[in-house]
Amino acid sequence: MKTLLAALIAFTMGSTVRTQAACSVAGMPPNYSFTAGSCSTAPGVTLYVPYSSALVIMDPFEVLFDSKRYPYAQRSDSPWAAGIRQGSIYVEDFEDGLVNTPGLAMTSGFLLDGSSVDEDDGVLGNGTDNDFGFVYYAAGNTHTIRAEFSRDSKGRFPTYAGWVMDTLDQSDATFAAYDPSGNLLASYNYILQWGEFQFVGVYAPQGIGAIASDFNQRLYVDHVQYGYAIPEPGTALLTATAALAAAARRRRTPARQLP
Ligand SMILES: [Ca+2]
Ligand SMILES: [Ca+2]
Ligand SMILES: [Ca+2]
Repeated sequence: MKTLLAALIAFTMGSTVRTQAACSVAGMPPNYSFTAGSCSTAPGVTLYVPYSSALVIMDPFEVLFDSKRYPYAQRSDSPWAAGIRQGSIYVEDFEDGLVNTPGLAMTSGFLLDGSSVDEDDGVLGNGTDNDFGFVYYAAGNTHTIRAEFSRDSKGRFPTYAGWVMDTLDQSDATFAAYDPSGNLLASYNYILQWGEFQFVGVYAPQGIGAIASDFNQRLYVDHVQYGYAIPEPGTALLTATAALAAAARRRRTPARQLP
């Protein structure tokens, strides 16, 4: 039965399976392993994408795709939030009107005092139209926003790099990452919808020299995030498990009788 089901799934997914095979995607919750849009990654490189679809099997004769997208309203919505908290991932939110986090240069697009990530005005949930703050913006004949990274004091390029994107319209958007020599590490093409920021990023152990987005309408970029490490979720889980086990041991140990 399992074999029959697997064959049915393979038949239903068809060529899309081959697209996914060329693309390594992470950062999504369990059971969301399939990305909407098209993508490619170099060996060892992982994309973090804002859309994904899960394969939902209702019964052997009904197989559906459930699409979902991941809005970004604050730093804690980042798949790299643990790295941001511990300081190993930088965030440039442009709110001081400057591009001044270490090793970052914005080389295409321009600063705009406009519609920012929700948390940047200090009020969560007040809607896109009321979210004031600085973003990076491009439109008209300049349809690219690009960030370039330089080596840190230890000679390293970042291994994580990404940002959040929003548009005023619906836009064909491309996110791409390049190594320090300009070779393509990863690309992701999708339809960017108006109305909320979404995160797109890449992990590349060989180092990232630049990220860039092309699109055919107006584009906002905010919260440029890059760095060298995020804490392993497994480490935190193991620590918690060890603490629980120690607590259980303490409970099992009878209190020492006083003489
Ligand atoms: Ca901002
Ligand atoms: Ca700044
Ligand atoms: Ca807000």
